[in-house]
Amino acid sequence: MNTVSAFIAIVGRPNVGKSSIMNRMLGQKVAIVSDKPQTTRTRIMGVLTQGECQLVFVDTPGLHKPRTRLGENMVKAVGDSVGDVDACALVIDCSDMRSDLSPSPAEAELIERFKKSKMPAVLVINKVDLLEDKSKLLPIISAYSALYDFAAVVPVSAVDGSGVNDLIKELSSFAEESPHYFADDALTDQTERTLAAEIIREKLLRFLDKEVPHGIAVGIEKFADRVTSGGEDIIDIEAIIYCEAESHKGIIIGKKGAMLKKVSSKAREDMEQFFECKVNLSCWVKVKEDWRNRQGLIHNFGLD
Ligand SMILES: Nc1nc2c(ncn2[C@@H]2O[C@H](COP(=O)(O)OP(=O)(O)OP(=O)(O)O)[C@@H](O)[C@H]2O)c(=O)[nH]1
Ligand SMILES: [Mg+2]
Repeated sequence: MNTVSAFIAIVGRPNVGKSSIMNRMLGQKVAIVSDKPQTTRTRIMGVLTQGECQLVFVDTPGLHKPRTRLGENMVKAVGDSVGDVDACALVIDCSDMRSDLSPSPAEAELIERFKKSKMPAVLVINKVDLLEDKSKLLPIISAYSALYDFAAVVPVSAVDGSGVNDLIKELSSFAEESPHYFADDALTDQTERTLAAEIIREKLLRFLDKEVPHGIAVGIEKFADRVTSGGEDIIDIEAIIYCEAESHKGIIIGKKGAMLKKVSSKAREDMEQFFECKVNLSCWVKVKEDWRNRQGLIHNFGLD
């Protein structure tokens, strides 16, 4: 059998739904999602193998103006990804457009990059479920089509799944004859430890506000499988939640530990679903002042 494959970067400004779209295309959640911008911090690969065709999606951090060293690394990850792939999916949010339908600075920058490298690209108009009047898509399509010769324009909703099969079909057209880079049953390049840390971070992003969740990193100290005396598989996971200030630590732990308990219990539920076995999770909170500007710590957290 002749196999074909393509690497496709999913790019765009923060919070437009890049990770949600990748998860939808995979039919499995591998990248965390939240309603706060800058959820994704590193490039995360998601692998979709259908017959002879393997698509490797590269989910990227939202392109933004960095204010910390971590932010600079995130922006660099976007540039590196665009330089490394066969095609790009530029995701825009039709529920959050500028009134004159002009691109945001991040979108304009990405389109400039496409032009420079003649990058084949698809425009993905996400969140169409939020658009009551679908005819509002037409001016968006014409405004963005004037900016770049997109190979296709695909309106989708990562929430209800509409248009997602069309998007997979369009992206498959970029696949060229080559061996598959991942095993055909692979789903992501993330390790189980990273997935566990990300699940905890997702809950913190969901339950906490303002700067606190953005200043959090999660380290997994222990990840060990064992079989209980009753013959049940169980994973023991110990995690440390690092935050930037004592005051943040108090917020994360919450009154009588209520917040930490809620985060741990929701994270454990997700882990049990993902790892398909029982999970025993313990979380601690520690302060690492200004870690987002300290390259050594950023490196230790695997964020560079
Ligand atoms: N209504 C609606 N909401 C969506 C859709 N896709 C994503 N969202 C929501 O938009 C928010 C951002 O989604 P993410 O997938 O985390 O966005 P992202 O582009 O990966 O964000 P960053 O990683 O921060 O750059 C979340 O609250 C999602 O639930 C959609 O099609 N419709
Ligand atoms: Mg994301």
